Amino acid sequence: MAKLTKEELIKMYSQMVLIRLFESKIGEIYGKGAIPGEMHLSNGQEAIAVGVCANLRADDAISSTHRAHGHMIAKGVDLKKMTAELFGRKAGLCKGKGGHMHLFDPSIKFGCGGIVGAGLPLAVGSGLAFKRKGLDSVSVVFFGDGAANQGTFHESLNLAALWKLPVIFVCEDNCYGISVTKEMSTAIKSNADRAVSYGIPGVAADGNDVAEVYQATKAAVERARKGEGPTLLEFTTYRLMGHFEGDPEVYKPKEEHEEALRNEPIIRLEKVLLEEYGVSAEELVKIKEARQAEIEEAIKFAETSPWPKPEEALEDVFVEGGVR
Ligand SMILES: Cc1ncc(C[n+]2csc(CCOP(=O)(O)OP(=O)(O)O)c2C)c(N)n1
Repeated sequence: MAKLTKEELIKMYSQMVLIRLFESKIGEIYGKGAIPGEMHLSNGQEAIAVGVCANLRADDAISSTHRAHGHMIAKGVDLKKMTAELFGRKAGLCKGKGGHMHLFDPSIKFGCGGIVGAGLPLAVGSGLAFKRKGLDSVSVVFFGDGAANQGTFHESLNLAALWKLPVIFVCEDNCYGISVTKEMSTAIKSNADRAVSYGIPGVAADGNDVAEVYQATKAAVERARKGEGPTLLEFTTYRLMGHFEGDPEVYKPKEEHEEALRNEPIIRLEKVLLEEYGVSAEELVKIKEARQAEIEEAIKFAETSPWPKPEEALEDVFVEGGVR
């Protein structure tokens, strides 16, 4: 398989850093009570979002979960509008009515939601639409190892396989569904093995290695664009944060968490860039500083944006005149 170029890897690093720094900052602000609702962060899972989305075009669709910030950033969202949505402000993607778990942006063909497993059939719907319109766009769905035990997972894989739809099923195995380990909830070791039940390829790869994620997804996307049908990808990773912000995480063994910190994707990629691609430490610092400045700007935009008015609460709930 072709090795990624230095430019490609630096671009991926920069996006992973943006996601990590953004979520860390959001976690900090959330802790002070400035962001309403719940908060689920994806620290540690950045390589999956970035490695998958590096294969996508603007016309490809994404259906995501309650832990969606990374996916949305990697798909190219306007960070200011996304941040304003998290803060519940009128300038947000959904005029402040969706919040962190309900981020929608038709301009980048992205949607997510808090119902575990609900994104899978939606992605099949997008895939069906692309196929019927004769387009070579693909539909990607991110879901957790917990969601892989929902009925929607099996129903979606079955239909997508039967109709040879251009859907890439991306299971992010971060070892836990809230406090329940994968071993406690899942009868088999790798969800990728479930693909055989539907006669489609199932690929398990290291979700903390952005190049591996990229290459596995590349093959799946190529197959989907050629009309050869769906692929199930399972990327193993680790959720470095709690399930939600405020989670005491009493269920995580200390040694397991420490090991995960040593194996986390950004540190691993830094090592590759420094040792194998001749990138300097100063260059990496500059990338981090530039990304941090973008984040500060987005947060300032959100904090200074007006709140929606109470009388606007019922606006945009129904589409007037039917669905177009
Ligand atoms: C249908 C449904 N059941 C239960 C919940 C409560 N819930 C929210 S997140 C979650 C765990 C999801 O685990 P996983 O799919 O592995 O994703 P992760 O949180 O690890 O990213 C559960 C059970 C829900 N939101 N929706």
